[in-house]
Amino acid sequence: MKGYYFITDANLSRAGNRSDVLSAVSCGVKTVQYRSKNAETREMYHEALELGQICRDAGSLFLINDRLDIALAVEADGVHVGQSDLPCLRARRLLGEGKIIGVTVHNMTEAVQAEEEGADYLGVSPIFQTATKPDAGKPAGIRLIEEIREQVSLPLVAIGGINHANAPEVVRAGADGICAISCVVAEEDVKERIRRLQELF
Ligand code: TZP
Ligand code: MG
Repeated sequence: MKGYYFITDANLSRAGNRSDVLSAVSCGVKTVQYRSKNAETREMYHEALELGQICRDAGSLFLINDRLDIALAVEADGVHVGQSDLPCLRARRLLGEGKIIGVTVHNMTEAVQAEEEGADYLGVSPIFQTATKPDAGKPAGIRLIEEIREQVSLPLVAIGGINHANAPEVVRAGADGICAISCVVAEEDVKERIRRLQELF
């Protein structure tokens, strides 16, 4: 989970998910999450198969947002669940010990609980205001990363409103990984945008 963590967003992407994932792995991104909020299940399954193969070929981890069924169906490396998705404990029973489970947390209580339930890493969210996920909740600021860092030993991936200007302070606060969607996939030169974020690590 160290470094820049890539998440797909077909609505914001200029070049499309396939091109974005190819760009990400060619820049050496080690974790790719397939996130699709409006595709039908069959479409998700086919897209996940294709993107998963790209990641496997590149030696990068491939995770699925929310959809444990899709993760199982395409034999992804794991799943990322939010507070309204399947509980981490249940996801673990279904996926098994060998798979990766990331959990989105918004505060210390959720962070401690996710660690107790066996999460492999935490998505700390949202750090700043974001239009990409309208229901992300109130921005927590970098202080939340520092606080969780003190009490939880899991890798922390910061997300929400992170861009090239504010990313350095997020890394300084102790984030192991950072995810930034709109300031990467909505831009013309995706690789250049990714490289500039990777340089922070
Ligand atoms: N989860 C919490 S905030 C967010 C997700 C998927 C969106 C982050 O997008 P951006 O464009 O980097 O703010
Ligand atoms: Mg979710």
